[in-house]
Amino acid sequence: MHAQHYSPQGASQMASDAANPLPRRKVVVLKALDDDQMSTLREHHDVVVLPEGLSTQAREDALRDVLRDAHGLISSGHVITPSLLDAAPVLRVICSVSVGYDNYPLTAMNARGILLCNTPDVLTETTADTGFLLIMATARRAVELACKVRDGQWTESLTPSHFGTDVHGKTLGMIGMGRIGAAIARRGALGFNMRIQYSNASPKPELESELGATRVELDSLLETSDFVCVTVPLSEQTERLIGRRELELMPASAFLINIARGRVIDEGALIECLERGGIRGAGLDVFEQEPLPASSPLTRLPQVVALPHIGSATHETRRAMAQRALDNLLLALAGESPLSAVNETHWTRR
Ligand code: 8YV
Repeated sequence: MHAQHYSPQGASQMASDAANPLPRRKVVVLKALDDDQMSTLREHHDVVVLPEGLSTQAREDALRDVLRDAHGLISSGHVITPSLLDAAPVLRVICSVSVGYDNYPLTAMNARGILLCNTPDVLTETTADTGFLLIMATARRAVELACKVRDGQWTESLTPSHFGTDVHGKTLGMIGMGRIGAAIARRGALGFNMRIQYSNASPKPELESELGATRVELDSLLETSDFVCVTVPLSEQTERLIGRRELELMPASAFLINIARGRVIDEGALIECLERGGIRGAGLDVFEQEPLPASSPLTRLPQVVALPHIGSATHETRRAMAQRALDNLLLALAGESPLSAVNETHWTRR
């Protein structure tokens, strides 16, 4: 059986040669895509979907087993180890349904010539909405006060002890000014008249002129921002970037927002800082351990808004991410450049 050539919308036209069709390959899918997307995948390749509801160990064992002769993997949320790659000798491409790729052993993939694709762009605006949701919710104490209404405790008019903090006109400090950071900064500057400062490995002159943003050192950003918003990817350089020392630089009136990865912040130091009133509140979509254990103080502190990693989780955006992963996979297995890849220069096209 041979597959039809595949040409995703927006991708460069793939070479079409009916006399020389593409071979079908074995593709493993960790979580089923939408029905129509699964049908497209099955038109081109032989697909194995891992069953839902397996324990972490059972999933790892099942994955190790099915990857033995697989050429492609569509993955999300699973930590892929070099040892798993050793069990996958013909694997050519892994397509993650995420923009972040800290779950993948990039060096080991590079050494084996395996392509890693991700899903930038399609989730930028939705994830930026989540960032701003956390800014608003923490500043205006929306969750804490909504819970009082739900619990029947709205029995008298508000007193100053319930008041929140203005967002408009304040200073927003962005740690990381990539696509998502810029989209949050744009919301702050254009929608809420906020002053924008940022720390980032490289300067962003276009955002400086568009939004009046100023690039500053991290310490100065922490000392002078009303809202500090973390959007840097997790890497060796950014792991625990915000620890006890950095939290101590923030004024007691400031808020910390994290939509990046939990491990960018020292969570123990953050809990200690919140408990002693070192900062006013925190809005967190990501945690050192996910799901966040019910025993974590972060589930109980009233000044914390903790979300279950909903960054990109809307119907529209998750579908667009799945489509991007599918397009990337079909292109890569056809030997074509994918729409978005992390390590294309290391890829051995076989
Ligand atoms: C993912 C994310 O969708 O894209 C990312 O990097 O953090 C999320 O938006 C989630 O990890 C599921 O794969």
